[in-house]
Amino acid sequence: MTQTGDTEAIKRAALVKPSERQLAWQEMEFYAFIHFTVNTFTDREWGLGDEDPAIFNPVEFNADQWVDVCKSAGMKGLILTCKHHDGFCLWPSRYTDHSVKNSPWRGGKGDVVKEAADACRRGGIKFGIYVSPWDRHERTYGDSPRYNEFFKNQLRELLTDYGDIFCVWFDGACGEGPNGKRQEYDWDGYYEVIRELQPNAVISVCGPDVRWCGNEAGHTRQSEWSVVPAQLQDNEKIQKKSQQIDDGQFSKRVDTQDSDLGSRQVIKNVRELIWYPAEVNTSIRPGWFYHASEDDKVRPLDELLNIYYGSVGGNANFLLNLPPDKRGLIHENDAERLKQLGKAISETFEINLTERAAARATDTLDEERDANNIFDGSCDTYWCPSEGTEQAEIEIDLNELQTFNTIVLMEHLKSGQRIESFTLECKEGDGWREIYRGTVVGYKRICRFDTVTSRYIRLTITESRWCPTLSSFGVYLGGGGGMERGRISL
Ligand code: FUL
Repeated sequence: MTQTGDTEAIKRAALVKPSERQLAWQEMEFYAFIHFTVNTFTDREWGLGDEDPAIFNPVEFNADQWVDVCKSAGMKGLILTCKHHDGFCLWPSRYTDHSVKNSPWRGGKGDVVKEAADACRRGGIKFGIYVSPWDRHERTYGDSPRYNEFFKNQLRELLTDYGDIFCVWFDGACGEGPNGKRQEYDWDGYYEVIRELQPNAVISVCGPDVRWCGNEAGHTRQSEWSVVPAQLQDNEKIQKKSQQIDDGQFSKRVDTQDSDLGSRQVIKNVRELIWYPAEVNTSIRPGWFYHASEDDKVRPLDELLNIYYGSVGGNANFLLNLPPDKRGLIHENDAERLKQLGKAISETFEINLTERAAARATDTLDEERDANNIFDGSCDTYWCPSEGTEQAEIEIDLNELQTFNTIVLMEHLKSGQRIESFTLECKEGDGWREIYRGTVVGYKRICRFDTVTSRYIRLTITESRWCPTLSSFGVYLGGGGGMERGRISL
């Protein structure tokens, strides 16, 4: 039972809502990271900034191939490393010579950012940018105000010349400049430029809109809350937790320190709560950049499916890195794996068995919030019980016996994140049998369990904040792959 003292805090948490840009971002679910720069040609992960631009020469470069590969996996966007820590710019920046304009590629007239942005638009997926504030080439780095001006100028170029940008991705890596001083980043100034030029773009990781999940291994928390303490937006904290040395180990570590960011226990004493949803970023290979030695280390399909179900199916978005090779193409091995991944996902969700289903809830706020809204395919309509009802049940009649092993739940995100725990049961004879037990739902919870055959399903929301909402309930029979079935998520 909630104690009265806590009730206010819980209600306050229930009423925290996402911004329009966060909502649009959440619906993207799965998209690519593309790490590509001089490192691709030097076989390094972190460039030193002294590379000769002449080494950048991807002779078979084809951004349409990147986009085709992304689409084959069901990805809805792509984020390109326009500038990594080496400072080499994939666009002909007016503010530095360390760029494609001094490389032999396309006779010094090339622009990778433009070709990638155009290919995304042609292919109907969104385009985002990664720009490293840490710049090991730029002489003004460490001379804080001067470098900040330089960096904002580069941001302006990227945010004006390449059409709509859905995301600006900042990491917190930060070193000393040539003058021996540590660069103080003007984060607020950077954010201002982004809000002015691309108001619909989310600013991720070292930014106010999207939270880094805390590791680069592909791990999602059991209960991934989008409503968390405001202090998590603190860039310094992210910087400290971000990679400080290129020790080859970082991407394998899972940060377990903050395993609980948003339970009642955590939020009840917190003064300010914010909407700060999680993104899971990891690479399809051990490294972020291409290394021929890793051609046989492309992650197996099962592992990728597990990460997909953990993240997209666990209230987080999935940013999967695909490193193009020296030709400028995504290697055949990676391309093949992504095709398999896309096939496994689309086959699972092809047929929703709720086409002729009907739902009955223990309580419904009003006609507009009818329980049958959960089948209409729209994120805007939803079911909810009367305010203050923290527990409720929905019984679903599939209209005939159906065989299934996957149920997808979605909350009405515009109302906030409310569900804290639930169970799913199916009817067997006269009784109910539990098939899944879960914690949070949020944008989406994909529940996977051993295949059952039944006509009736019961969702019991055992704990929620203020009152739960549900905008979608889908039932599927998926193929194998990914986490073992029958897993109870608590
Ligand atoms: C980290 C960087 O240091 C890595 O090279 C990579 O770009 C990763 C996504 O972020 O902070």
